[in-house]
Amino acid sequence: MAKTHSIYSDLLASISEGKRLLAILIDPDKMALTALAGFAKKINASIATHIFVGGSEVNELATEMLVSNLKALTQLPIVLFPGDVTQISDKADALLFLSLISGNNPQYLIGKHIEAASSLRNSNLEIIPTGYILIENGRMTSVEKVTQTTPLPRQNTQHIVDTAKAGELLGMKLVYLEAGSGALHPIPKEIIKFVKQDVNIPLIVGGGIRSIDQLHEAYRSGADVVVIGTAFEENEAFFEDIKRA
Ligand code: 1GP
Repeated sequence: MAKTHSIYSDLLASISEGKRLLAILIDPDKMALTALAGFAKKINASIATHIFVGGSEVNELATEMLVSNLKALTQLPIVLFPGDVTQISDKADALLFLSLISGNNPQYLIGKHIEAASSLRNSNLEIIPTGYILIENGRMTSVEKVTQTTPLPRQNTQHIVDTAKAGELLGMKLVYLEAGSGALHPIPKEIIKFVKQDVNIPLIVGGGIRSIDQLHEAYRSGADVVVIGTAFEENEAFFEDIKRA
């Protein structure tokens, strides 16, 4: 019997209460299982509200292993943010069913989704259709390499807003503005602001956020959920910093 799904409705409720949400991204390829307990402890003591799990290139079964270990270490919702079909694990709570709507590669618009359909058909995962929009950040990131798509130029704000709107009109439940992991420049505040003004679904922003100022600027501009991975991977003391923020 399917479990009661609530991550998306909890997200909407938190946003309507004006809460600012923070997802910590764990890349199963970069996180050693031996280090996971210590890392999870820091996440649990931080202001994080969600854990995202995923990466552009992850070995098969690494996600499954990581998620099943993580499940025992935290009460936070574990949301898959997969770079590929092999990163889908029933042990997580939810799946961002990403369609890369900024690019013209049919594999990442619908192809991978068809591949995933047979395993999702009987899955307990809460599936959240997400319009994933890659925006140019000053250097090439793995998403660009792996998907072989061109990110949207930062200067063309209206095109980015229209892309997000098209995602909403297609029925997507979330918009994710992505600068790419380790981005040189996070998503500019004007882009976040204009997208937020135009779409009526929750807005996730991630890529290249490494400081409290950048985190706050993303929230002030209209991000409902901010995703941070690299800054925590490289410097766990950042967990302490955001507590004081
Ligand atoms: C990448 O948006 C996420 O998909 C997070 O990026 O690793 O740069 O924080 P960072």
